[in-house]
Amino acid sequence: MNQGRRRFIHGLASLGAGLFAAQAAGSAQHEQHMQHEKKSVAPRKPVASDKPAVTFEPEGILKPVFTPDVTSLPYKVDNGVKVFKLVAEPVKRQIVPFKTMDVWGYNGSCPGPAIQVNRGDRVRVVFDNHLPESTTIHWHGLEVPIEMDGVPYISQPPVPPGGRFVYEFTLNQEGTYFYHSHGAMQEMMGMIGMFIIHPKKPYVPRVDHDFGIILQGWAILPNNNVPNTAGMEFNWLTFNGVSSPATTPMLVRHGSRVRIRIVNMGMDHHPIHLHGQQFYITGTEGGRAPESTWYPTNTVLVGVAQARDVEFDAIYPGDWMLHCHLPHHMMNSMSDLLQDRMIMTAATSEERALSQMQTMAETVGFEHVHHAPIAPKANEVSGFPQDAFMEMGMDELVAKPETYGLPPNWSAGMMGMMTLVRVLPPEKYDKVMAMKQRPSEKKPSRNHGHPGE
Ligand SMILES: [Cu+2]
Repeated sequence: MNQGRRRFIHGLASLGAGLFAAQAAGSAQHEQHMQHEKKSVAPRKPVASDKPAVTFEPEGILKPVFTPDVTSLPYKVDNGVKVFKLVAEPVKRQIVPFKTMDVWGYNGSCPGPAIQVNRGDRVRVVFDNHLPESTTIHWHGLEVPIEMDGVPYISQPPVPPGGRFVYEFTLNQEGTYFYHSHGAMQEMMGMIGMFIIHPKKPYVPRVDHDFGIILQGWAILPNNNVPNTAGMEFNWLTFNGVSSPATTPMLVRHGSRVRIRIVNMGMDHHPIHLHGQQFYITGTEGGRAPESTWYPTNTVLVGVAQARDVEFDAIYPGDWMLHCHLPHHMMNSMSDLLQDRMIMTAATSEERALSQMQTMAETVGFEHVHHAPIAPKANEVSGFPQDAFMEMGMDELVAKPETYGLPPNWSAGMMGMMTLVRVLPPEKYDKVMAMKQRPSEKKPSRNHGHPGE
């Protein structure tokens, strides 16, 4: 439900009070029977992840999964065991240029960094809790000993603030899995990350590109940054912790084979739709699906706690949308732009509404706001406006190498759970990949034209 968006149009923007300030006061440390040493309680200062860290390329993996806007977790090898350090902590996450969330995550990232390993690996995760309350990590779908299952009291004592727990297990599976806190509210605060187990030999047909996306929904009132984890009215929907148009497009070389792994860790199910081609569902949260079960489709319903791998041959060049098809998940809550002001009722005076929108856009540094043409007497038509005035072009604000060469005002209609799969001719693909290596070219300047010009 995107009430914020509707309020924006109908002039009902209200200053709702944050129900859950989530300022857990005084983390009373009860005596815990921990297996491992306690450290002093860490400061609770959020870690800024407004600028996602440089993506870590996992070593020793045949074809690492690229997770846009989220990095992968490095490891060290100790006596044949891959050792990861995972820290639960508060995180500041900018989801679009005009909205930053105070959420919880791992290693300064929300969602947490992807863990990528190979089948057969022995893995040790040294887990530190820098949250103001106890937590554990559950390894979703992994066949691990009960002591490693990460369910408080059932399989282990809760890890207190400042505490440490060492998880260790051998992986005899392969596929798209994930880790998350086993507290329901902490899950809704963002405490999840991908756990990808690569096969020893690549699957046939081999893919050239492998991407991973985590789906999350957030209920955040205007003028608030902390999600209401008890709320059911999700007004912010993210791919890997960002909403469109801030999502980083996925670059694909024309003619290559692509896999996209999608994990849902929210309160809603999401029908994820790809434009312009058919794909096959080649895996679930239970691992690789036998080829006899594959069938062509272009929308995959990713239910809560599920993972779906889809594959396709990128034979059609173009900038193809990949998005959740629930209408309210294709929007951003623009009432945040209102701050403490009321908005005109657009239906009675679209010119005033538009000028207000431009004023708001200026406050967050949009270049300017275009709108698609409307009829001369639009107000005489019942129901007007619908999508008119909804467009919020901000190409310059979200420019990065991956957006190079997109048409002017491309960002105007991109909102919510949405990104682009850019199937690029080889020359253009190579050019953009080279730009990614050269930070000086990160913000290509170009003329900002008007639609229809
Ligand atoms: Cu959705």
